[in-house]
Amino acid sequence: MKKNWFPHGKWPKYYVWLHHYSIVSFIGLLLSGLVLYVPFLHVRLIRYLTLIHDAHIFLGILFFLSLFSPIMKKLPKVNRIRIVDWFMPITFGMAIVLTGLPLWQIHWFPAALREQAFAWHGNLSYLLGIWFVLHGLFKAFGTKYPEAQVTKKLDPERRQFLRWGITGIVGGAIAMTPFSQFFFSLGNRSSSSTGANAGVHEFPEYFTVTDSYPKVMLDKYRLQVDGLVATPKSITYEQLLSLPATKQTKDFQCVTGWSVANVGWEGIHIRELVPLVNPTSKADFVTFYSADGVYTESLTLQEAMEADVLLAFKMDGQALRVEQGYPIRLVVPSMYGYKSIKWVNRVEFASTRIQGYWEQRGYDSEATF
Ligand SMILES: Nc1nc2c(c(=O)[nH]1)N[C@H]1C(S)=C(S)[C@@H](COP(=O)(O)O)O[C@H]1N2
Ligand SMILES: [Mo]
Repeated sequence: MKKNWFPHGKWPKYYVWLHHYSIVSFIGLLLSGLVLYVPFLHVRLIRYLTLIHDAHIFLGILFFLSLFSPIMKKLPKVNRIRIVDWFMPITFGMAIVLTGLPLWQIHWFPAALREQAFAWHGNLSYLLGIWFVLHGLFKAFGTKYPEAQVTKKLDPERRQFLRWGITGIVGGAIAMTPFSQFFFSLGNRSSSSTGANAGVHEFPEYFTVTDSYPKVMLDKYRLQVDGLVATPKSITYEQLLSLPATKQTKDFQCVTGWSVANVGWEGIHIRELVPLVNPTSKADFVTFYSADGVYTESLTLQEAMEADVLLAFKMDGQALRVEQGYPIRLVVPSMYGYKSIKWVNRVEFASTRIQGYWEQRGYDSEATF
């Protein structure tokens, strides 16, 4: 017979309810979170992505409130509880909620903090997920926790719950500061500090919608500039680099939540192309094409002329890497990352807006955040 901590051999309703709720809500949060993050999943569910995003946040707020429930409730003194079973969901839960806040309210927080928040939101969720599975397995097989330090039972005290909650909040807050970056170099998410790529940002993902990264040969490369223009041009890489270049440091924000702070870009502004090809007065849009043969993007002429929109050939002082769009990628810092099309080989001045690759699949053409 399993030993029950309760004298009547029955869990009070409050525990049963809280336990069931926690299971359902945590599974819901984990699944919706995975759909939002994992490209394979969100590509397939893109039509429901807004709904899933809102559901994730709604469940997150409910979960946050539920974390207070053992603090609000005065538990009967006779109830003996296991430390881990309360500590894990409360402490990790608080830290996960806190690190989720900057991913939701992008404008309240600087990109450097959001970058850390994203990494920790994921890592802590995986950790809590692992505990969740172990906890379930222990329970399913009726195995008792080993009677070690961590499984010490204690009488529930509000003050103890409060301490765990605050530990989670403080831990989550510290994790998001540059301070923590100093101690943990979480899977190379931060800048590399040694070797040939010193000071070059690592992005969390290097997207491609084909099954590879196009390898463009510089001597064969041409940037086709055409459409509603008087003099279409085919520009070599060298010719492009002879145009006046612009340098800037900007944050990068992907629609799936990750961001990279202070990326250094060097590139050619679209306005430098104008005197070369002389667009007609009907050219209200600019369409961009990729050497991958599939990806496209579109900006209004006005957006394309913004001071920080560049055809970049360098990132953090080095030539672009193949995965990041070598030799030329567009950079649109004020819009979600999907506007920043890689391996650009054609710029077309146009009278209508085409739907870009992701926009045909459900993303907004107005990708401002
Ligand atoms: N050609 C091409 N450009 C692309 C993509 C792509 O899959 N193919 N992905 C876009 C998305 S969704 C983002 S967030 C950024 C990611 O840039 P990175 O691959 O340098 O991290 O590139 C954008 N440009
Ligand atoms: Mo993205």
